[in-house]
Amino acid sequence: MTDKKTLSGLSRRELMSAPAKLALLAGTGAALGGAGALLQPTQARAAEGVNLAPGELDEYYGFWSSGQTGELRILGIPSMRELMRVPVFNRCSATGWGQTNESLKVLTEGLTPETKAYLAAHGKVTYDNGDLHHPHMSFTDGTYDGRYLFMNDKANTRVARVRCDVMKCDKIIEIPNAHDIHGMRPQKFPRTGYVFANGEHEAPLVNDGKILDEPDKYVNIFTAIDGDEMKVAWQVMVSGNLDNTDCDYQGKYAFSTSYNSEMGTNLAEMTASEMDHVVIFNIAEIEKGVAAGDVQVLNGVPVIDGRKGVNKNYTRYVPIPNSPHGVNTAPDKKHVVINGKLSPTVSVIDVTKVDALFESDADPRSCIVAEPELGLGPLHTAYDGQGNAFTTLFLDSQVVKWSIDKAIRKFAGEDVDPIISKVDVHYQPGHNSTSMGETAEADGKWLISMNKFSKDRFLNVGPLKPENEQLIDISSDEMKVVHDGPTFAEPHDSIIVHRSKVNPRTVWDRNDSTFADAVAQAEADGVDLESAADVIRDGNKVRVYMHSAAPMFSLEKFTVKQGDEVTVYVTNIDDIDDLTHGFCLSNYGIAMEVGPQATASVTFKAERPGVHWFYCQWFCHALHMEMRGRMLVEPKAV
Ligand code: K7E
Ligand code: CUA
Repeated sequence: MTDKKTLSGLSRRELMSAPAKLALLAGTGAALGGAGALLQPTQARAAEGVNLAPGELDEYYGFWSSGQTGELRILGIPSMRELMRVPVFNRCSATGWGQTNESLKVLTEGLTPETKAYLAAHGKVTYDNGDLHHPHMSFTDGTYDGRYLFMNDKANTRVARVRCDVMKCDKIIEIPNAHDIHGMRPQKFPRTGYVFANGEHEAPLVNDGKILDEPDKYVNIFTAIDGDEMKVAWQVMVSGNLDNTDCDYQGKYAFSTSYNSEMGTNLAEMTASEMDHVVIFNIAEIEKGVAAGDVQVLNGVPVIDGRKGVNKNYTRYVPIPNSPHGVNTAPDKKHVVINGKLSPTVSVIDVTKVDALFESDADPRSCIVAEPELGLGPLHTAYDGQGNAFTTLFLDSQVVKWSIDKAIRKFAGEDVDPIISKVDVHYQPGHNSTSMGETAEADGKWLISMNKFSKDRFLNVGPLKPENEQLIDISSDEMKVVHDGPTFAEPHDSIIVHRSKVNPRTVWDRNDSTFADAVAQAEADGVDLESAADVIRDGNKVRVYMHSAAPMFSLEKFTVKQGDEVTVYVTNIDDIDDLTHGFCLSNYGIAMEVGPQATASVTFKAERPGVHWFYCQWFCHALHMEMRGRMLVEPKAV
């Protein structure tokens, strides 16, 4: 075992030293933070291999995007077992996401009036699709704090938040003025704080059709969202499009790549120049400008002009070769790597040299301290916390391990080779991520290479094939691929979070805000949700309240009239770990999950007369099949 730094900053050897061992024996391991857990036999074995015995728990949570599937996935690392799917921008047949009143509130309340009107014209209240690229956890003081996960929707210009205490999405907002949110990162310091979000595609700032085929009048928009309120704080108009983004560990700057500084609209135009750029945003100066009113307010959002050459306090444009893609800040809190994509190089920015760009008219490239040539198609970079970087090479189908320090020395003229080793991956990697690698607590154990193609790696399942995510052991200089993980469309990105950072509940709190509306309605109706077996008629609205306790609903039948608008509230009063019930109403297209101690509700029109069974669709008991009841719908008088 190499002498690696653990999460507490102590090396494994230091932890094994007498005082540390004594502390653990005395039961004070918790005082060492997450590192205490690292010494348990389960963990020690996990570090040796990926094959956990049945019942063994993983050391890390993996939070995975799912691209055009639109959900968040949770994996166990290193086993690569899929643990959960969290519906976000998609619809979910199992949980009722997109059907329940609680989920519809999340899916609709953050949409702009224009979008609501567009959807209404199609008989919809929200989008059915999404394209979730980048999941990232909230930070406090440079590391994950286990509060939230944030993620973007490239397809419909939204940003969502998932609460880590229940692993459910609680907020989705549409970003006005911007087009197609792509790169997205939470502020690392002092805390999140802001969530930075790139609009990828440029368009007229007021996109009402008055300007159409005049690309020189298009702009692009960088957005800072208040991650606590989930409201747009401010936006910056920029030149060129925006691809990926990251920020520093000082809370001063954010960095966004632009693969189309040309502002071209076709492939030839977009790839014409040798140099594109990274835009550096000066957060304090932008905040000052916003406070001073140097903005136009559009759709309720202050928009500041940070286009090239307009106001040098707000932004700086650093030339980078050629169509750069990923931006990744190193755990050394000093270096930011810009991945060249069409250029075989990555460019290393030293954040301590960025101040000078804003203070004087220094050459914008003076903040670049290395530009090593790594191979073909560098897209994203991850870190081990020991000065090494791991960059995916899309065209070479490889991951390259290289030394940041040697790259800097080489750039300064020394004759050193920054490349340490390369490993083949299968095939065409996009993002990669390392254990805790995007935090100051990078621990250098595992690397995931997220490969766009699997080709021949698995049994053929037809023309549409899974993608392939490979787990790589990076505990020594020679990287070892130890696991292939086939996966459905399309996990772009992932983060690997030590399990000590995340501590979800096992049952819901009855005071949870998720079902506050249901609680308020029940109160108004004089109903106690936990003992409810009530049908309240309110004109042609009917509210049906029942509770569930395995293996029974509190109502074995209820009667409504054809045409009534019916809302069914189900409260699961079971208070037991893993005892979820469901409510499925046959031939009404309705199904929802009701977790232990949760209330869920769904509203529909009772347009089908007759007898309709409802049943529990979440296996809960030996008598689960018997957990059912009838809705009797009296036909309209003819
Ligand atoms: Cu490289 Cu959308 Cu993060 Cu995919 S982006 S690879
Ligand atoms: Cu309750 Cu199945």
